[in-house]
Amino acid sequence: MPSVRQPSTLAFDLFCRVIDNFGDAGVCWRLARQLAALGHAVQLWIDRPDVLARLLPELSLQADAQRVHGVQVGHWTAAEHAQPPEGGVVIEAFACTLPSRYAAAMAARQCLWINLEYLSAEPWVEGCHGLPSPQGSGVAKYFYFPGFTPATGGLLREPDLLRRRNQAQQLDRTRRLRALTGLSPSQLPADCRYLLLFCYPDAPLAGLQQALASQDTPSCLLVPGAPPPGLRSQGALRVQSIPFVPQAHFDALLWCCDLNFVRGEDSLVRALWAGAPLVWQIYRQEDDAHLDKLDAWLARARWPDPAQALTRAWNRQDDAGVAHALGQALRADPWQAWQARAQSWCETLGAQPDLAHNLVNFCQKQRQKS
Ligand code: TRH
Repeated sequence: MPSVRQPSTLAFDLFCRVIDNFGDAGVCWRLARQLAALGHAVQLWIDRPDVLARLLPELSLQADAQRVHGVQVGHWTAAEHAQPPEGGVVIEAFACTLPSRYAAAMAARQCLWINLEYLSAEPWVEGCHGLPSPQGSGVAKYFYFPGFTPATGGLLREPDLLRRRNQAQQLDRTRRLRALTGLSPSQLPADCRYLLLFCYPDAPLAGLQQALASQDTPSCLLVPGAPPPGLRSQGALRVQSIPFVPQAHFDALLWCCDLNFVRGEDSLVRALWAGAPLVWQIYRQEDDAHLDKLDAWLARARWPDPAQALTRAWNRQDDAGVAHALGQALRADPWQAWQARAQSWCETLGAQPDLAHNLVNFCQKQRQKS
């Protein structure tokens, strides 16, 4: 990633607790790496380096502290005895609660405290992004909301990402897939529709299988890791298990596919940058609160009707709904409309400043005020 030095550099300490799956580590690592690429000093404190190592195989699980791609990585427990950076920025990702001794030392060292929130497309996010959260200790703390509009903190995007995507897509797709997955040519047919399946265990896979098996066009469904039980090749559908790729290769995998099924937070954003149709499985919350968030996102996505119906059915574990809506969405007209909208939304979002630049500007402004 090219390093573009900003006018004044900052020291960031970024705290990450892994709740489950890969998203917490995935988002924090991406942000840490991008801040470092902008020329800032970055320390990532993480409680589950083993999860990060799945995404970043070059991370050593033997070393207590190490530098990877310009980021200093340390175990969360070591932060309990560390000093916050003098005049630096401390990022608490997803309300992970800082170690108490470390938090107590922040006021004397005049740190800026950023509460990095989860991504949401809900309109209220615009009103809350950047608001202060007064602390008894006197430390300046602010809410930072990623989002899809210029009034939010933006989305993570490397400066050269879309250019790299366009360049990669000039090359033959099956050759790219072979290089990424290590599969043989016979496992990667040339004349078929490629789909990526990255979903939660409760996804309505029977509906997906039914729709793809009965299509005229053959489909190859790439499944990182072991395919979920019950999902199998049938009719026009070939289910192809592939290795879980390092995060640095994940975009290239998305760029090979005509339709990406993604989940959580980070893979959603990466699929948006692929500029191709995607189906998002949102992370489930109690009381179905996630369904409101999904509606807010669909209102911004403005997918054609069958793709909207497909996304809703996918998130409601509705096999019959998925089978019907996917069949409809893959028909020539809705499919072309979906492709065009995915591309134009990617261009609109890509014209907005990215999260790392926005965050740096936000922190520099707060620093100038104090
Ligand atoms: O794994 P996720 O479901 O992660 C999360 C967590 O559940 C978290 O608690 C929740 O808060 C958050 O979602 C919203 O999905 P996500 O966010 O897409 O993260 C997956 C990461 O895995 C992402 O960085 C891409 C990466 N990945 C690879 O690097 N290689 C692969 O082969 C695949 C399939 C994914």
